[in-house]
Amino acid sequence: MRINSARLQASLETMAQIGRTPGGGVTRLALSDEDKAARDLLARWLAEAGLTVQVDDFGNMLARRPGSDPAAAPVRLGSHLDTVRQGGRFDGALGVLAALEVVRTLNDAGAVTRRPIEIVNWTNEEGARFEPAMLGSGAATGRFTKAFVYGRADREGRTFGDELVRIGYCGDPAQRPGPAHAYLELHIEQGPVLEEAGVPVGVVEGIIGITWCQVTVEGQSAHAGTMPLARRRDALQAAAHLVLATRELARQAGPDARATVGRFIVEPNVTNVIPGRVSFSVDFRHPEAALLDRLVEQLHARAEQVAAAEGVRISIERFWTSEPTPFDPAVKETIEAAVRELGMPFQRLWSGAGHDAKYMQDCCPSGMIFVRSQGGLSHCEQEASTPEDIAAGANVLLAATLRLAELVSH
Ligand code: HGY
Ligand code: MN
Ligand code: MN
Repeated sequence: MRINSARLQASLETMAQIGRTPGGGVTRLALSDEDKAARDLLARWLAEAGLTVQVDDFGNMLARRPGSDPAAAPVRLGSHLDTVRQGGRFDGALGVLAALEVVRTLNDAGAVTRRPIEIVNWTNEEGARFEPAMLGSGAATGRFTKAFVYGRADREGRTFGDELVRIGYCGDPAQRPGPAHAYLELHIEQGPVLEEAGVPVGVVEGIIGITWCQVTVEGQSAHAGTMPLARRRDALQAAAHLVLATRELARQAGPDARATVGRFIVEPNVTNVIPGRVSFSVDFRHPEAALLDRLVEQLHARAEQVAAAEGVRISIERFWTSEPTPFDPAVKETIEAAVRELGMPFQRLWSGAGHDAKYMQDCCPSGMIFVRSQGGLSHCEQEASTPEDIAAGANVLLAATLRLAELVSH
């Protein structure tokens, strides 16, 4: 049994039209009109595949293909349909649509599995509009409270809860994803490792640690022409020192450390006004939790020095941490057995990107399959993977799913 590559490519192409950007990428922010359109399209495809779709109170969409043993815990497949701004067409969508392709392939073959198979689309995996990331899967697995999630606001002050209602995907708490036998997520690697190794697919060891901080620098707005340099309390100059420090600290922590300042807001953001207030994000990542903590401690220490030198106040709020998470060894073995069964070269690797599979691993044996990314690029309009590599990954997902769900007949 093999997936239908042309059908999968057609579904990816159709989905990529929703939120399409002029540069060939996708902007489909969580709970936006584009996200609604993508959800509606997925719901139609799931129904056409004979699945019953349910939506929980965080907008997570779940569809089930029955197994021969209704009492058996399901094998859950999925990912997310939301994207970052000017992102790519594969991040998230590949995992959801490859899961759909697995079900379509089983339907074509009249295959019966003992365990039910579920497809999930998690809400707000990216955290691009509503921070932090992975609110849907985190809430469904008890990591975030409903009040916290519903109160998260975007840059225009619109809340998660209001937007969920507005797009018509505020479902039922009773329909939150329940226990699962195992969870599998197919995803693009989003980095350069598989391409450098010359292999199409990867078996993912786990996800490295991630922590997000919000830094606020309070200085004093003043006139650009009349205020002498020596008397300024320039929030932007102070912030610039700290931004450079994030990269310096990560370099000192070694080659596995990552630091990114991706969001930066200057107030009042006017040419002839000395900035009085600056706020920016810091995304630190490391395979070891202790080193992640140390990066944050060092940032605090550097902030104290900069504040004293520049005469500003600096606050740092560490508001989200996703601990380093190894995936289940047995699930990884199952994925690797599927890859070997298909005779594919592969590599095991850790994920520098966060995924909903992290929160699923907290409550059931989980694993991920990576597909090679061209140029190691992702979270940009140039994100690309070849149809051949995508088909390879989807066939591994199919083979691993059949092993976990136990093929009864076809
Ligand atoms: O931030 C991440 O690693 C993921 O793409 N949300
Ligand atoms: Mn993703
Ligand atoms: Mn992403």
